[in-house]
Amino acid sequence: MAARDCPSIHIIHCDLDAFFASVEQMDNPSLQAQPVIVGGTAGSRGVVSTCSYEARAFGVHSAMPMAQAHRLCPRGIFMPVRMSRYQEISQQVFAILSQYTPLMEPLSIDEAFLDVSGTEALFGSPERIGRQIKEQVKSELDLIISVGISYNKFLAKLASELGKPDGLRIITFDQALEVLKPLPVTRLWGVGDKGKQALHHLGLYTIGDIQTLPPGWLEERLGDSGRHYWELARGVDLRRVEVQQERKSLGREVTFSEDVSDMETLQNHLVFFAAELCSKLRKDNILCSTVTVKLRYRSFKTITRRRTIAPSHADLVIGEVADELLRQSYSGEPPLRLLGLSLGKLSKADAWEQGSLFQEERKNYDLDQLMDSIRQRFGLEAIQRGNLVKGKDFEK
Ligand code: TTP
Ligand code: MG
Repeated sequence: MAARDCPSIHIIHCDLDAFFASVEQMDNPSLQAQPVIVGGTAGSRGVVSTCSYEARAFGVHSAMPMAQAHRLCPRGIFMPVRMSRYQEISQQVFAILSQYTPLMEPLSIDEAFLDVSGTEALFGSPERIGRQIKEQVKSELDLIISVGISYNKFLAKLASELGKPDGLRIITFDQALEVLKPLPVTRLWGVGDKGKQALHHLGLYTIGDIQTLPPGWLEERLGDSGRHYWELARGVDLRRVEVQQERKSLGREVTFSEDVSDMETLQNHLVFFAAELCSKLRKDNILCSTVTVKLRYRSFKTITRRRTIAPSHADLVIGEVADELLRQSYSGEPPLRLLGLSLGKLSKADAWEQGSLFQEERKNYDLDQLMDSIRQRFGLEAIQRGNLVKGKDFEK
């Protein structure tokens, strides 16, 4: 490929180093350079959320049981999670990042993608922007953010991971295959325990092993995931940086006190969430056009699945779409720590002529309204549609 055809490196991935622990160190300077371990205390979930790099030297890491962290690092400074504080700082970091481009996609509490293809004239090369971001986050918030730069999202994220701590790493088109080659297959975005096992079973341990396969070979064996892995292994990822346009959305989620993998329990939560959210929509005469289900695994990996639907605020419609999204994206493993449902692309229902509803929809609408009035008097759990509820627990 001629140099001018090489994809430009315009995607930046930013991820704070040891985020929760760094905030604790920032708020209390005596903790600087100490092995700080943040996580659930006895009686709560009892796992490490994260720890400072000083504690990582002892082998402590995220999702490790606290008791084990105590054994590995008896001199560690153990601190509880202060989520609202981290969220506050997260907002400040995103505010800094959004100064460099309108195309920003937050990915989790401490990481985001930026597409800076349109803002180079203003701020300079992506590398220069990356350096400025690091300096600004350090000077304004006293936090260290790692930056990865490449020509697509997968490689930008990989670059920031490989550069940690305090990284600024660039992966160009010419370097991509060589950088990827020696890495274990688990570095491919989306390869979890199950994917790893499937790939190992086929004798594929490094990304280089996948790079040499002929096109179609992995897809024939692993379906869509196989094609996806093969493309990533060759440095191909066409996903765009997606700015959240629907500012207006309505959501509900639960963090389970114990991880859940039972499908019926999960389905029931979605039914209740759908009922609660739709009830609110109907009260304000609002319809939604997207339904998003969010799953967070024990490892903290989070996935969302979204579907666009004809505008609706019917329990039955939203409940069924949510149920389908869950079943398509989850088969009971690994256990979930969080489940969420959100309804987006909200619009006023004024244009929605209730008189023109088909008979079936009209029946559903009347039934929903009847249920709303019962719930108003006796609470959300007083009544649900029998065909949706599976008769299991509901955790608030
Ligand atoms: P990460 O960015 O994965 O981890 P980190 O910022 O602590 O460390 P680094 O990026 O330098 O490797 O996650 C961001 C925060 O999310 C982390 O500070 C705490 C929280 N978290 C958990 O609570 N449990 C987890 O298992 C993980 C991975 C993260
Ligand atoms: Mg981080």
